[in-house]
Amino acid sequence: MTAEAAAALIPRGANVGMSGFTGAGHPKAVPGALAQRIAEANATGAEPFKVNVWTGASTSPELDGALAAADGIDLRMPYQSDPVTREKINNGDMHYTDVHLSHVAQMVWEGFFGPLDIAVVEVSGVREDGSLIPSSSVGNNKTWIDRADKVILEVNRWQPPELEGMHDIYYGTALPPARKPVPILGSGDRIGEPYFRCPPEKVVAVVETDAPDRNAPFAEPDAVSRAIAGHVLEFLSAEVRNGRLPADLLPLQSGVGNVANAVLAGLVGGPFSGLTAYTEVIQDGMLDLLLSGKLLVASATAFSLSPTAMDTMTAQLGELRHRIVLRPQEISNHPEVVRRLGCIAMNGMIEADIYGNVNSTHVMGTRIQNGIGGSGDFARNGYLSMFLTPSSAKGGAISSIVPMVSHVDHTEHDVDVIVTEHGLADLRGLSPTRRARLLIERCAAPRFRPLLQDYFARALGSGRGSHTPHLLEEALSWHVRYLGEGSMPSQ
Ligand code: 0RQ
Repeated sequence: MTAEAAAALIPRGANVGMSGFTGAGHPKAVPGALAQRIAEANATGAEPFKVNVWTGASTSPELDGALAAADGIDLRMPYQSDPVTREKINNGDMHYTDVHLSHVAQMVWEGFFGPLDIAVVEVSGVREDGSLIPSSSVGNNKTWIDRADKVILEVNRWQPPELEGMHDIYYGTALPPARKPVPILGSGDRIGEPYFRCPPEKVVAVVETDAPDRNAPFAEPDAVSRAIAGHVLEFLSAEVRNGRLPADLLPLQSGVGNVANAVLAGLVGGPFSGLTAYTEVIQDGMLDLLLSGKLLVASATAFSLSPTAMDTMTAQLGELRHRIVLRPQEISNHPEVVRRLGCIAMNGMIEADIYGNVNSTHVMGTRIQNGIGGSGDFARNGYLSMFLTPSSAKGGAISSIVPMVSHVDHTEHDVDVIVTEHGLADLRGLSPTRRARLLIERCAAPRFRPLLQDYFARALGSGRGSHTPHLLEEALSWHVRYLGEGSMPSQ
C-alpha cells in the first residue's frame, strides 16, 4: 500500500518501534507520511496528536526531523542526533530518555516503556516463508517485530541484495532468571540466523521504497584528529611492547565521527595486522581497514558510510559479506561479550574533568547534544576504555578539560585513558590528584593549563578534603567565570 495508507494505521498516542541506526536502515516513507498526517491533525486545534518513537539509535531528517518539526513526538528513545529533535528536546517540547543501547531490548521486554503497539521496519526483502531479510542496520528490529502487535514493513530495493546472509539474528535471549550465556567467543562468531522471524498475520502493511540511507560524507582527517590518532597508535604500540596487549591487539570498538575515523585511518598505515573489531557501527575508516586486509573481521549492528564508501562496499560485498556480521544491538553491545572479548573502546566526548569523569552528552550541563549511545556499554566493560577529543571546542573558546564535568556519563572508574591533540594521559592505577596533574599537563590546551593548575592548587590548599579536591562554587561556575563574560584567557 502507499505510505499514507500505512501511516493511517498508526493511532494517536501509539508506542511506535522504528528501525534505524546511525542513519542506516530507517524507514524512508512512512515516517514522513505520519508527520504530514500529524501536522494536519494538529492544525485543526483538536487534542494534540503525538506518538512515542523508539528506534535503534539516530535516524535521519525524514524520520526524526520530520516528526519533530510536526511536534509529533511525545517521548523519544534511546538516541538521537537530529538538530530539529535536539532543539525540541532542549526547549522542553519533547521528552527524551537517553538509554544505554544494549539495555533497550531488555527494558522493552520487561515492559518498562509499556506495550509496543506497532513496528515500522525497513527490510531489504521478504522471503517466501515470510522471514525477512534485514537491511543496512539491525538495531532493535528483532525486538520490535517480536513485541509489536502490528508490523508495517518498508521493503527498500535501494539496499544491495548482497546484504542477504550477512546478518546474525540471535533468538536465544531471555529475561533473568532464565538468561543463558551469549555464546560468542570471537568477533566473527555466528550464533543466530540470517533472517527475522515474523508471523505473516502481524504484517498490516507493506510499502515499497527505493531510497538511500542518510550516508553523509566524512571530512578528511584534520591536523587535530591526526595528532589524536598518532597518540593512540603510539600508546597501543607501547602496550604491545610492554606485554599488556597481544601483537594483533584486542577487538576494536570505535565511535563515529571525524576523530574516530582518523584513528582507524591511522591503523590502516600502522604496524598492526590480524585485527578484529567488535563494535557498534562500521564507518568509512573501518571499511578501509577491512579492505586493507589488516582487519580480518568486523561485528557491528549497522553501517554508517559516506556515499563513496557505500559504493566501494557494494562493489566488494561478495567478498566482504563473509567478514562482516551485523547483529541486534543488544548483542553487538552486550556487556558480557564486550568483557569476555576484552574490547579496546575508543569513544568521543564533550568534556572530561581533571579527575577523569567524562561527559558525553550535555553541553553546559543542561542541553542534550546526542545521547550516551553505546559508549557506556563499551567503556564500562571493555579491557581498555579510551576517550578522545580535541582539547577545546568552539574555535578554542571552551576547554574540553574542566575542573568538574557539568554532567557525568562515564565515571572516573570507567575511564582508563584520555587523549587530545596535545597528548595522552594514562590514568590507570593513579589516585585522583595524580590523575589531575597528568591530565592538565598532557591533555589540556596550553592556554587553559595555568587556569586549571591554579584551580587544582587552590582546591588542594583549601583544606576541604585532599582526596578529590574541589572548590565547588568555582567548579560549577567555571565556564561562566572564564568564558561567559567574554574574558578569554590569552595564549
Ligand atoms: O557542536 O556542531 O554546534 O559546533 O558538540 O562535537 O567536535 O563535532 O565532535 O561529532 O565527534 O561528537 C561527544 C557529541 C562528539 C559524540 C560527541 C560541541 C561541538 C559540536 C559535536 P557544533 P564535534 P563529534 C558509539 C559511541 C556519545 C555517543 C557515543 C557523541 C558538537 O561523540 O555523541 O559515544 N558521543 N557513541 O562544538 C561545548 C564542549 C564541547 C562542545 C564539543 N566541551 N563544550 N560544546 N562540543 N565539545 C557510537 C554510537 O553510539 C553511534
